[in-house]
Amino acid sequence: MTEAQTKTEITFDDFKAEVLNDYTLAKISRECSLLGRKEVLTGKAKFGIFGDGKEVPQLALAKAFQNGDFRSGYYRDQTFMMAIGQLSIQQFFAGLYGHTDLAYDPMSAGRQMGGHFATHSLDEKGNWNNLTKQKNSSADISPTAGQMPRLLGLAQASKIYRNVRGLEDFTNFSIEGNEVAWGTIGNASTSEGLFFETINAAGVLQVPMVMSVWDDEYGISVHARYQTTKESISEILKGFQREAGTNGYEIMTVKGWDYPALVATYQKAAAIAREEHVPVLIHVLELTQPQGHSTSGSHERYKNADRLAWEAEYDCLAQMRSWLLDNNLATAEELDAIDEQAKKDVLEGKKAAWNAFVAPIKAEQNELVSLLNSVAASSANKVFIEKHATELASIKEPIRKEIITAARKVLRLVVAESGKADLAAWITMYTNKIQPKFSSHLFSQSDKNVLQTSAVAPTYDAAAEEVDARLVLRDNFDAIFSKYPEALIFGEDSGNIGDVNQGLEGMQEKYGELRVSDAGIREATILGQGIGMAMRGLRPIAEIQYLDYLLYAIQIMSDDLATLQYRTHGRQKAPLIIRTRGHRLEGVWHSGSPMGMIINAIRGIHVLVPRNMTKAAGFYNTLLETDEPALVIECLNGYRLKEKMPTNLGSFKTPIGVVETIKEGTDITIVSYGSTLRIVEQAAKELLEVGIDCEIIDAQTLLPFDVNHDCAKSIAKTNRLLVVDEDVPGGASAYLLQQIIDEQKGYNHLDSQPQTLASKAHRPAYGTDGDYFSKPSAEDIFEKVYAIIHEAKPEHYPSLY
Ligand SMILES: Cc1ncc(C[n+]2csc(CCOP(=O)(O)OP(=O)(O)O)c2C)c(N)n1
Ligand SMILES: [Mg+2]
Repeated sequence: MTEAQTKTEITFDDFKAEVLNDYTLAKISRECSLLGRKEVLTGKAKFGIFGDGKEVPQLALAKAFQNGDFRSGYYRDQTFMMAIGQLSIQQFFAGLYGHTDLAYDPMSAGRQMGGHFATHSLDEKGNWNNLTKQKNSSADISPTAGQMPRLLGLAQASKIYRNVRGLEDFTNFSIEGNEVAWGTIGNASTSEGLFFETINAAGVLQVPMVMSVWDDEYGISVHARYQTTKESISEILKGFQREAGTNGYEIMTVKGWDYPALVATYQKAAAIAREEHVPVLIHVLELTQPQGHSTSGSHERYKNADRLAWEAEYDCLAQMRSWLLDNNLATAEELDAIDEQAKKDVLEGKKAAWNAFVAPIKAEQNELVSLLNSVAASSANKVFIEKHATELASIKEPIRKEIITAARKVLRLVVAESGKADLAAWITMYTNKIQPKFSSHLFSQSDKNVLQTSAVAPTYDAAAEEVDARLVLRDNFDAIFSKYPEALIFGEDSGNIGDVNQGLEGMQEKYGELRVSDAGIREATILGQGIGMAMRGLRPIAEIQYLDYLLYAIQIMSDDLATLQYRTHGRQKAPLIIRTRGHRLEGVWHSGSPMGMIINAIRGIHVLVPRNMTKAAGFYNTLLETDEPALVIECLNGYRLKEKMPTNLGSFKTPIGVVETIKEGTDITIVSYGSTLRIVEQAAKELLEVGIDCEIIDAQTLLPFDVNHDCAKSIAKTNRLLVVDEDVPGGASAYLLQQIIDEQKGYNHLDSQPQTLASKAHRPAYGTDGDYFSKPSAEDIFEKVYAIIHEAKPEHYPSLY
């Protein structure tokens, strides 16, 4: 500061203008927090969580943040978002109210509670914007530390763009890898495993990541002494400090109310990360929470008088004000005027947001009230309908639930009258208009979504010989890596040895360590790495070594990846491919097939269950032409089985959402997938020997499942259904049954009770006997089918037992 003050008059004026601008911004942000809390307490908004007490460090962060950079942070960062020009006062309140129009709430179109920030990486058609020309914020999620895994990938993308050749055309995403990924997290959330896992991985990978910890000593009511050893995250991370000749971090501490020190710290951190690709941790100390954690409680319950007095004194805005006065950068009158103006501006912005929020809903209310009155006029239930109309009309600030509820209640009163048609049509029209505001964009709505793809069959030389199936995968990956410079794969043992089953044998030698990489044993951040890189235009394939260990990553898949399109109303995407291998092999943790758990946790991600490696390779080829995330589960026991080597490697495509009938039959439809299919095929052969002809359908993809309803068509022919898999009873087999019976209306064609056959409820035991007595066997399938046919034709098929 002394330095700046000794420069020329003009420079001093510029400097003064900049700091006053910062102060103004911080003050506006604070007023938003104060008024936001009131809006919740008076019932206009449901819940509020604000950035008060954390304003000043965010100004410093914003100064160091450049176009192309990415933030991955949490709910305290409103000041930062305002400082980079991505959040106006009106938008702040639109988010608080839950305005369902993206034009008003660009963060999530009302889908997320306020305080969850995002910028638009995609245009309305789902095409990439030029991310190097804008300041980017990956969309926040609520689970504490859930922002960490993705941060790793956002940072790593810069490293890839800087060092991998062939990406010169990817100018929408990077300029020579100069972009920094900025993380923010609360002090208490550093207790989460995801935080430590990410910190370690970024130290190993040496990526341009600057991690800020906003430390206010609390996590809601729980003090740092219960959160962090030595009560200091920078203390305990000291071993990560880089030294001469080692990798590691630069670790910095700074007081959160010390504006000039913060500005200097952030400039220094940015330079290190940007130029050297070395991660930096900034522990921002002595922050406060003037209004407590959120609108759900008051901090007077858990902070003592001393702490509250200290917080009042060290409130970063109060300190910034003193600093401005002490350094003659402003007079008290000037600052008072700024304070006054900020109050006014925020009040006005809030009013504008509220009016914009209620105006369309009021119009809908008026429309329905007049319709109800006209329906009442000709109804025998006139009095009751008018009561509904009057009640609805009397609501000053209606919500849509109140409108549609009134309409649906009145519909029952006119069910047998002529007025019904108009009202029913209105309800349908209204639902069609409003429902997408809450339900659109679970999947991509662009022209690159998975349903736009079509099958391309593998082709073969006449003399094609059968080879170990893993070679089909390997040679197909080779074709993928040479076709797509932006494709890369990483996971435990994926690099040097070419994965545990050699499906990537020799690929690292050919494509380099950055594109075919070994990763630490850290499934959640392997996943996050993939999410972050996919958000920056790369096509990562994150490999999870065994399906049984996907559980470590499923939280981040469920909370982050699966919700990304939905929670941004289609303005961010991460077309990540997750490769893993599973189903039956040996033992409790190497033969799991928890497909029900998976498909229920990750709606928003496609789930593909190829029965062999050619099908799997075809899925990778298909997915690379789409813009959606998917999980591909290869059959763990299939790598050494024989398959023919296709000639059109890299271009044959397995369709998504389409089942395949692998054996035609007349007596019963058996639907299955993955490794179980081979056992179903065996059982079907044995059943044929006793005259029972099974039709076998390979589901191929569980999400989406059978969009053409081919299963129901098959049942129309066979009139019987058995679903077989090796999940627990009531797992994915129950889902398939629901899809076929309920969704596809298969019950219309059934002559026998539809049934499922799954594993035992316990984990599969070790060894061949363990497998036999845990998972469905050919004998189990034979007997299940036989019993169904016995019930129908007991005279031909006497009971076995
Ligand atoms: C996984 C998970 N557990 C619990 C919560 C509930 N929760 C929300 S914020 C919070 C405290 C976070 O404290 P800190 O990280 O210090 O951030 P601060 O709010 O103090 O800025 C908790 C427990 C959550 N959102 N996610
Ligand atoms: Mg805290």
